[in-house]
Amino acid sequence: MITTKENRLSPIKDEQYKQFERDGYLLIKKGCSSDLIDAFNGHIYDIRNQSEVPAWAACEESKKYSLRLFNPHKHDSFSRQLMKLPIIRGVLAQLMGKEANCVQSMYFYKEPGSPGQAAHQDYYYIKNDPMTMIAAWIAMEENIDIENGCLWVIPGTHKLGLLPHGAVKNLEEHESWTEETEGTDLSKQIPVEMEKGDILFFSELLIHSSNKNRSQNRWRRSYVCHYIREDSFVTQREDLRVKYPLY
Ligand SMILES: O=C(O)CCC(=O)C(=O)O
Repeated sequence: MITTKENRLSPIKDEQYKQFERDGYLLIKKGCSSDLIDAFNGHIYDIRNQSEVPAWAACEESKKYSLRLFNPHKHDSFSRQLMKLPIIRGVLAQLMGKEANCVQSMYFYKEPGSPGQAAHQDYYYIKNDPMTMIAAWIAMEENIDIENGCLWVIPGTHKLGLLPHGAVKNLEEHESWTEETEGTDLSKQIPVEMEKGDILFFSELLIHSSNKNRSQNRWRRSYVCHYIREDSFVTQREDLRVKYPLY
């Protein structure tokens, strides 16, 4: 097992560190192998495709493979292993300056026709002190593009501080139970199209969103984990207090 700082990967170069500082996000191409992704997609599918679904993953029959599964890492060891990928651990340690711990995971099925998430900053939902949170968004699909509901970001908005969030405006496009940043110029959003295995790291203050999956038959699966620095704590969300080290 890799436990020491000396043995940890340091995958990013100075230029990439600066890019993250400037834009609030960094895309690592092919950070995860296709085989591993296929195995994980199959595993997640199997969790609900059995006669007795574990209580933590239980849902209505019609929603078994729909939209998203919250926090599989809390209950499932394969989900924890993927959350700890050495490249993720290494990139986060370089960006944070210390080891990262995971506090949340989400597996998105995002089947055709399902809504996206309105523009927001993750810190609005997960307050942490000191503020150190970074998300790693792994593309679990060969093509993640505008049609099937890729992520959109507004570069540099992580420097704006926490913005007010209010009711979601476009319910045709976005999930209704979430909230949306107010007064944001959404014309500045750019799509982040990704290939299977690409990993997008982004700051908790970066404004990002996704649109409805408008494809006929292409899912937009992704595995998204949120991490804080090892000396940081989630302050308000009782459900996300437990910190999972990456070694
Ligand atoms: O993947 C998506 O559609 C939304 C993900 C997101 O907004 C997040 O992880 O904070």
